[in-house]
Amino acid sequence: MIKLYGSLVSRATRNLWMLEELGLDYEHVSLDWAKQENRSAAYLAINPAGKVPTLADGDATLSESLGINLYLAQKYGQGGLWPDDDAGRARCVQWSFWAGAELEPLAYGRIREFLFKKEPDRDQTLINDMAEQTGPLLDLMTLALDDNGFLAGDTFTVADLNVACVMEYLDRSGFDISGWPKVETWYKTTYGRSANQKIQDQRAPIAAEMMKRLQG
Ligand SMILES: N[C@@H](CCC(=O)N[C@@H](CS)C(=O)NCC(=O)O)C(=O)O
Repeated sequence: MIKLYGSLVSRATRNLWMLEELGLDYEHVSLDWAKQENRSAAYLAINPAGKVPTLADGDATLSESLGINLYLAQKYGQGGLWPDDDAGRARCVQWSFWAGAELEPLAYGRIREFLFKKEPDRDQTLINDMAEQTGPLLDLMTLALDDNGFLAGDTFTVADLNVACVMEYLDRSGFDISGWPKVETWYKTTYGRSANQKIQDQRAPIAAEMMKRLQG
C-alpha cells in the first residue's frame, strides 16, 4: 500500500489532499518534526534528507511535495488531474515549478514572519518587500486564469492543486488577495474542495495546538 510520511502540520498535507482527490488507499505515517521524529535512523534510511513528506509506492520512494503530486497525478490521475494532452501536462509541470521556485519563497517567508515569530520580532521591511514581489505573481495568475478559469486547461488539474497548496501560506499569514478577484475566486474554489477539506479538518486541532506553543 502507498505510504505517506509527514505530520498534518507539514507539507505532507499537500500530498494527503492529492491522495484524497485520487481516492487512493494509503497509510499515513505521521512524524512529529517538533520531536525530531524525522531525524530517527529508521526515517533517515527512507529519506536521508530527514525532511517530510516522503512517499513510498512500490519501487518509488520520493521526496519533494510538489514532485510527489506530479507523480501521483501521472500514475493515478490520467485524463483527470493529469491531462491527456501534451500541452496540458507541460503546463502542470510549469505551474508546479513556478509554485516551488517563484511563489513558495515569498509565501513561506511570510509564514516565518507571521507564524513563527512574535509580533515585536517581525521584520516589517522584509514583509513589505515580499508583499511588493507577490503582487506581480498574482497578476500573472490572473492572466492565466483569464483564459479558462483553471491553470492548465479547462478543468481542475494537479497544476491548480500544487499552486493552491503553496498559496495556502499567503492565506494563513493574512495576505489580502481581494485585489486579485479571479485569483481569489479560484483559490476559494480550489482550496475548498472536499478532498482538501477532509485533511484540513483533521489538521485544525493539531495546528491550533502548535500555534499556542509558537505564539504563547
Ligand atoms: N521542498 C520540500 C521542503 C520539505 C521541508 O522543508 N519539510 C519540512 C516540514 S514542512 C521539514 O521536514 N522540516 C523538518 C526539518 O527540516 O528537520 C518539499 O516541498 O517537500
